[in-house]
Amino acid sequence: ISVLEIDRIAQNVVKSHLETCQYTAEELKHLAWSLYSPEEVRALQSKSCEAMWQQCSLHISNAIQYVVEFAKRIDGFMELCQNDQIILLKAGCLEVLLLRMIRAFNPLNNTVLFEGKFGGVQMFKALGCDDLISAVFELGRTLCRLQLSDEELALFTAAVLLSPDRPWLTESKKVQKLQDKIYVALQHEIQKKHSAEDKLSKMVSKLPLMKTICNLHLDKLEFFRLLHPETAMNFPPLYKEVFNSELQYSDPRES
Ligand code: 4D8
Repeated sequence: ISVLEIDRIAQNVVKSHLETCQYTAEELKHLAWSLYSPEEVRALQSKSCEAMWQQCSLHISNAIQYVVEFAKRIDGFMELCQNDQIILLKAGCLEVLLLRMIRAFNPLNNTVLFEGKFGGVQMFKALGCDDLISAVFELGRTLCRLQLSDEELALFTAAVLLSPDRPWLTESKKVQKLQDKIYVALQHEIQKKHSAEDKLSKMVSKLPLMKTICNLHLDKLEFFRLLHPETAMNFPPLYKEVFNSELQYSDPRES
């Protein structure tokens, strides 16, 4: 693999990332000053569990659409068989979303952007998932400490998406080759900035916590579905498709 090819890969992935982020770095910098007032937080907290789940699933499904678009723009992704594209997206999109969250996370006051303003964990109280939410915020804090640039974030999310070890992949060798190249490009990008040499291993070491959060989210969803089947039935189609536990042949790229 040549330096030229590494550069081409990095350029493609970074461009795809920047084109598919809801907010530019500039917009986020300005938004960082708008915090929810205590009254507004109380209003969110007093929503019903069902309404808050509905609201959050809508935002997640909206954010997933951008992740799908990101995947489609990565060179090589569309050349994988359709089956594998779907498997990679279903398995990886929440991890990518959690990584993307750091752009919208303020570690100084432990807040995250939600519907145009920043708020803390209390904002999500009505969901009844305190353990999940605190794990998400903990991840936000630890990831922010790495101070990833948009270039590093782009390449890392692409590498996570192109994980060759997802169950049921038919061409995992092909995925492995794509991921290898992206990791080379990421290592190259990290070295450019003469940052800590073990930055890549620090990034990779956050993957288990991300997997834990994904499983916790699935558990919460399953439980919620038992308690409120009608509400869960009305979750956005893309959210249902991606997180449906049943094996089914749906295609998140179509929604
Ligand atoms: O750019 O789309 O505006 C989180 C959701 C981020 C979940 C969203 C959320 C994001 C996860 C709402 C509920 C991350 C941005 C905004 C909405 C990702 C929690 C906070 C996007 C980056 C920040 C800013 C609740 C956007 C984890 C878990 C959900 C359940 C349904 C239980």
